Amino acid sequence: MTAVNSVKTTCPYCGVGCGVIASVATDGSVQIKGDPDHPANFGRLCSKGAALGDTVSLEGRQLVPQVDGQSVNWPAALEHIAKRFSQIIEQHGPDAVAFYVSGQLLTEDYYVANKLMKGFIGSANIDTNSRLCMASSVAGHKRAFGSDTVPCSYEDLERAKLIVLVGSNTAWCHPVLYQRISKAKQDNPDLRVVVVDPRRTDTCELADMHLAIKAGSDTALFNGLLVYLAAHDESNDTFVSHHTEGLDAVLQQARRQLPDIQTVSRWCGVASDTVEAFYRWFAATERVVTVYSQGVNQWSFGTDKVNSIINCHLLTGRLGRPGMGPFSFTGQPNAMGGREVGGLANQLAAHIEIENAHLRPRVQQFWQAPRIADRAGHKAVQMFEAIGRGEIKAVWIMATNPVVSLPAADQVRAALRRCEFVVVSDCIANTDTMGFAHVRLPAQAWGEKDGSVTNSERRISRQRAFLPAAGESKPDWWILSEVAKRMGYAPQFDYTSAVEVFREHAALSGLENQGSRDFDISAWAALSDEAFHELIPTQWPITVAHPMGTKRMFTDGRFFTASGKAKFIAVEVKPPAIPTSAQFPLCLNSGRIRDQWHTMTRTGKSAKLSSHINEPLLWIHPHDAAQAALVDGGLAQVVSQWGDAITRVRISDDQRRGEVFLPMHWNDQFTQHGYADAVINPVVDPISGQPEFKHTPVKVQPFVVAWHGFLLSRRQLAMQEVDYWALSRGDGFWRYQLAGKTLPAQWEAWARRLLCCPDPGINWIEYHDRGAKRYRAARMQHNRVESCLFVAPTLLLPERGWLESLFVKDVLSDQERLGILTGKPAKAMIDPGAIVCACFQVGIHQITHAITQQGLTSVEAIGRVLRAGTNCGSCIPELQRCLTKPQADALQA
Ligand SMILES: Nc1nc2c(c(=O)[nH]1)N[C@H]1C(S)=C(S)[C@@H](COP(=O)(O)OP(=O)(O)OC[C@H]3O[C@@H](n4cnc5c(=O)[nH]c(N)nc54)[C@H](O)[C@@H]3O)O[C@H]1N2
Ligand SMILES: Nc1nc2c(c(=O)[nH]1)N[C@H]1C(S)=C(S)[C@@H](COP(=O)(O)OP(=O)(O)OC[C@H]3O[C@@H](n4cnc5c(=O)[nH]c(N)nc54)[C@H](O)[C@@H]3O)O[C@H]1N2
Ligand code: SF4
Ligand SMILES: [Mo]
Repeated sequence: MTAVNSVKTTCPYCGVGCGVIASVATDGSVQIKGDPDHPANFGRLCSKGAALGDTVSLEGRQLVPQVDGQSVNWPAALEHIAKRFSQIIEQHGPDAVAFYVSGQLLTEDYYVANKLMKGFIGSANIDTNSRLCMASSVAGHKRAFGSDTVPCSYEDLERAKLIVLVGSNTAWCHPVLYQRISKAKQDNPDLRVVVVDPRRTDTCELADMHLAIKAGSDTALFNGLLVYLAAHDESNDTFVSHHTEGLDAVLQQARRQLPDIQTVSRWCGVASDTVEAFYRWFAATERVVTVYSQGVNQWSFGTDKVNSIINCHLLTGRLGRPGMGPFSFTGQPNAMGGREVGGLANQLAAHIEIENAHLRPRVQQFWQAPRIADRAGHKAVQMFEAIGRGEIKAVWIMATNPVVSLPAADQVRAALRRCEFVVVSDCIANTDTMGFAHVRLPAQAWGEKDGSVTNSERRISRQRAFLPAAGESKPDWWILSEVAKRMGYAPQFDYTSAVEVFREHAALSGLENQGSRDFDISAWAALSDEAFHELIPTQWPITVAHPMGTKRMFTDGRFFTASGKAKFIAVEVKPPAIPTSAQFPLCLNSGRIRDQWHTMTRTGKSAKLSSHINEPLLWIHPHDAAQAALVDGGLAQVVSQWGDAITRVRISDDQRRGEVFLPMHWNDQFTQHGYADAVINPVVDPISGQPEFKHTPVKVQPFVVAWHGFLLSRRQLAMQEVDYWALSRGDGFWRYQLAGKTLPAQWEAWARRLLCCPDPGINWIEYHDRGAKRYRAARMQHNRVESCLFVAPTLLLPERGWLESLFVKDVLSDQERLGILTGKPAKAMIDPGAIVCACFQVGIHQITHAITQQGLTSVEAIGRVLRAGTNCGSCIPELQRCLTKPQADALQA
């Protein structure tokens, strides 16, 4: 197929911000390649980026605006929103309305949302899902540096001699940076990697040392490190005296709580020898980069964790130079952009604080705004609590799915149910949050919209359109501007393109700046439309003095505090806000899996990405599993004081005892009651407002069922008369994992209802062993399989790989037809088993078979024989595990 349109753009998933070249072929299919010229990835892509082409179809899209369930035209929808918002503001004041936005908006969208709320509505009730994500890093940076500045560049990963990955599952969540570190290690055998994570993750495949610390104990580890470094004379006295303040008090406090390594070892639950070895490496290596992500941020003392890390870099003067520094890996593609425009409830705009009485009126003037918010608004969790109390009466949710991703999500659902007016803008029609909307707005999706994003290393890249807009969908900045116009602010929201918004944003960043604020892209304030179109990825600040951007911050040891010096911050080691108890004895940790993105609205559309892990899994240590009478592959109910979830059990000694892990992704579209956030505690960090997603006291118990089963079907089906189901997409079919509490009295009637096949004349084959309580049925259509169902009283069900392969065939051979109900091909073949390599669909059985039969000893050898790992490389850590660990231990379901 010839490519007719080839465009350079940026991946819409994680904060690595990889450059992508997207080409649309004459048949409309989309090909995706890594952009070799983009400095974030130099051509690499991970499994999610590589599968972007699978996610751009129109299937499932919200295509028209809808008010109260009725499709309407844009003017009607916009008029309705403007009227309802204006009425509520008039009656109850500006704080009775709110926007809940997202790090997945483009900077231009975000800018307009923030301007409308803070300058025109006059409230700061705009907060973002970045509150759940980066807020503790933001707060930690501000406390230490006086500004929300990420000092490093990705290049520092290659130039470091020691990389400490703290609370970051880099292999799964920032896979291209994992690959860069992996390559750096090959090129530079002196480079050492330490992983600090309570779980043994795939990231540990790269680690020279894994500190499986007790959940939450990072502050003890890093305060202990501070004490050790000072005691071993590793402090950089010149740097400390010229460029920092507050060391003595901080050190004294750290010493009081952590006088020696034994105390650290007790807090962290790691042998003191190991702690000491880590401290020795850190002390001995000048070029250290300490990376941190959600294992640090998502705690009720996440901000303190961040500062305990930064303290160690300040003591040793290790920042602002190549190969060193504290480095927060951001989650979303535009988490940074949101911070730049001021999309958090406690910022104003362009890294200007809301409390800044001097600049506040200047921003108001710049915007020509009738008013301006002068105090912080509600942060995400509080915002939904205020909605629940009826204080906020109208909310507009954009590019986020809060009824799945906020803690105590059942309370969030109850709050939205009672909210007077809920507007949701999304590209997808049936998200869990859309179900609560009075007004549903179709947003343009990746590939259709145009604008800019900023990645973890402060690099601004362009997202460019290469597809026509789906249906009536519009860019978010346009939708917001049109509502603003109808609220009476036409002159100030008269934008006709993203670049106009961008220029204004760039100009605002330069407002009375002159180096007083870190965020400054004023060199781009007068960018022409063409120059914006051609923009090459550049790291801010971008000023007249530094038009090509800035690789590294704080190179001159000057910080953005009043004194110009960085601050040591005293950090007390604390237990979690709500400790485990006899009733809820386990600590629930939650996070991500390799091939799904958040609430699965996009990655769930890809069969490839749904093959690695296709059900919500509860990772649990064998000892805890035995205590709770859970079996591997069985079902469990996870219960906290806030709610419960049902999941599949994965017994694994990668978990610490007493700690379990649940992915955050599943929701009502993909499972029956498997969403983690129903269980998660809503406690937040008092400084940053970030929820404690990594610690909820829970108990686990078997979810007792009479039968297990699975169903493969070409059509999506309504699940009825089953007590557990999880849905995932296959190649040409849907896969349902099933279980039920009671055996059906009438098997055939039940199965026909489930498969939507009431007509007895339809081509139906079945097998029923009443004694063994096994039931199997298949519905055929013109000699191809339409659906098949397997039920058994135990977990012993046929392998699915061969059965799944029948769905790509239009005609089955007699032998295949015969094999269907046995679940096995007539000729012996290896069932692939659960998929490890998403790109080439290579399964765990094929890999272990090839390793044992052919004596393979390296990832490269596996690649030569099976191709696994030779495209995006996301599965390489898991292939490494297959080589070092027996199959039973491999990660697969
Ligand atoms: N595949 C995939 N990639 C993604 C995303 C996705 O949805 N899917 N989302 C993106 C987003 S928005 C984000 S924010 C990032 C998140 O990226 P990460 O932060 O790397 O991901 P998580 O899985 O949330 O958590 C990381 C690790 O923190 C560990 N952890 C938990 N508690 C503690 C603790 O007390 N101390 C330490 N040291 N570690 C702890 C967990 O065991 C987990 O392995 O990923 C981004 N990338
Ligand atoms: N238990 C637990 N919960 C967590 C976390 C955790 O570690 N554990 N992590 C938290 C973190 S770090 C994050 S970032 C959040 C993420 O949580 P969410 O933001 O709720 O997750 P997404 O699925 O990314 O939601 C984005 C929505 O925006 C839509 N969308 C995509 N592009 C556009 C667009 O251009 N315009 C519009 N209007 N809509 C668009 C998508 O279809 C989707 O519905 O989850 C948080 N929740
Ligand atoms: S690492 Fe993967 S998900 Fe993240 S930006 Fe790059 S290709 Fe996209
Ligand atoms: Mo995130």
